[in-house]
Amino acid sequence: YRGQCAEFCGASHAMMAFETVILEPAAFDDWLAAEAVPARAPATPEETRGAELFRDEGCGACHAIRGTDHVATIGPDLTHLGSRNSLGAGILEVTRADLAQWLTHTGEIKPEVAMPAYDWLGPEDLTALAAYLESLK
Ligand code: HEC
Ligand SMILES: [Cu+2]
Repeated sequence: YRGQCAEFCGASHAMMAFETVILEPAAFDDWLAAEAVPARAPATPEETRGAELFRDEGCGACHAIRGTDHVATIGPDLTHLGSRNSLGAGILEVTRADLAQWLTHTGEIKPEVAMPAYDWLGPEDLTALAAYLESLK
């Protein structure tokens, strides 16, 4: 079921969708157990580079990835970002292309968002960062 934020909360209020997924009890228990597990470690050189960029670009000032040193709570917890059904509250898909789009055009996609746009990242760094984020299943 699609849900929508019900109280006017700022310029991007109309872009605050969420999805409720109804599961049988056993499937819900499986989902909950998977969510409780810390993040996967990077498995390829590209993902490792992405994790380094995450640290060096200061993403951890606002985000948590459980199982790493990043524990901030200003932005969403990204521990299992790759298993989400959408990005930015229903706006984009969790693909490398959309992740790169989000990282470089954050405020254009979502006005008044409390995350800076990382428009200085070159194509290779962007791909590595997106690959790492997508791997966080
Ligand atoms: C100043 C705080 C801040 C910094 C620094 C920051 N973010 Fe964010 N980020 C946020 C906030 C707040 C949101 C939630 C945006 C929304 O949907 O309203 C967000 C959302 C995201 C999302 C979408 C998450 C979701 O639940 O859909 C991703 C992916 C993301 N950030 C990655 C990054 C990466 C990678 C970096 C570093 C290059 C970074 N962020 C740096 C605050 C920050
Ligand atoms: Cu709202």
